[in-house]
Amino acid sequence: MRVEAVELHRIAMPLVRPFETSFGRQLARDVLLVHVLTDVGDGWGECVAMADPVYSSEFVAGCDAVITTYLGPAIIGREVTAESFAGLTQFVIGHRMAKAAIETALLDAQTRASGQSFAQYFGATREAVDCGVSVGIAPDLDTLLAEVQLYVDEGYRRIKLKIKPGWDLEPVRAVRDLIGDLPLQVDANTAYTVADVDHLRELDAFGLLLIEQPFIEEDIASHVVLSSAIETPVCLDESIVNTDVALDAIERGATTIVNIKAGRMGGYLEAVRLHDACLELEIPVWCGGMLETGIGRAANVALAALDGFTLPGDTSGSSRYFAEDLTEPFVLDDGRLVVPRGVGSGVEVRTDLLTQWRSTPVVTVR
Ligand code: OSB
Ligand code: MG
Repeated sequence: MRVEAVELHRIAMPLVRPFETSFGRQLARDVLLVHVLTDVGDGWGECVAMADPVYSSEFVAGCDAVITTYLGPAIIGREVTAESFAGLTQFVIGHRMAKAAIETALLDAQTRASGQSFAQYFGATREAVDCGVSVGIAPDLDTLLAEVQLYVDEGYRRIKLKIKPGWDLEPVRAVRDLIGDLPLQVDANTAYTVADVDHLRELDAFGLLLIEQPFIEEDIASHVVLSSAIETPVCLDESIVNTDVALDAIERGATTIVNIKAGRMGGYLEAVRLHDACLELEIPVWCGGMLETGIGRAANVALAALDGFTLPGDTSGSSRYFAEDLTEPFVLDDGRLVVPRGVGSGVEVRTDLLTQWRSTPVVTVR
């Protein structure tokens, strides 16, 4: 297909409740959307970068700049496919979230034109996926337990607690007591150092599914140390920037379960590649989330429907994040979300809300 224009839409969406992690407190989602216009039709992709470079080095204004200056111009007026996009833009080092947003928009345009759904394109086998929910750091234990109870009542099949030094053993113990044997896992978002290994070993008492990313992105070695010191499986998130890094981390014993996030890895094509490699190695994977709107969520749910996604994902219902979603809402049914089957991502962008929530004028690269 020939790319005629790349539009960038930036909107502000208030979260239904603050989401606090070791890297800060989010009150709203600053969302960057990529809309590609091509000779076969249009497509949408959601950029998962946060407003600030606190989860990874990427951030919304940086993604906006790299798309406007480099990635957009590299594809305008050219014959491009979702499959050829990575090669055409490999001269830009990194910036995977920005690249993923464009690649997803291209894939949306291309699969809509060919009459395929994302689920079919990825090779998904399931019609619905098991859902977990990621619970932020709370001001106190009572607030935390009330939020967790809400999610248990809604039917979520797994709870994930954000932890950091000073907010770990106590909240985990309290939530374990509350939820009985419902699957539970924790995510540290790099808040610890290898000096905390003895402390983290105390988490073994709570029968957790896994501990996600205790140490910084670049530090595979400390995850190897932790992994051999505790019973709880160690699962990398931030560190997994592509399939090669993941396979290396698996081989070194740093991660025995993998969190797959397409945005973090440069796109869904690379995410499917990692899934396929993990399936072959019998390494369980699950689908991470980045507080996506319905646009990004649709693609995540399709990805999570692949065979190797054997653990519940951070694929929560729209209402866990937003009072109103940018697409038709994703609604939990018995702890699961139905995989969209329509062409492309299978969801439609509500342009009335896009206009209403716009935070900066549309930027068009052509
Ligand atoms: O580390 O998984 C993470 C949200 C933003 C950035 C990083 C992470 C998260 C979450 C929320 O845990 C997952 C979700 O519900 O989308
Ligand atoms: Mg994480």
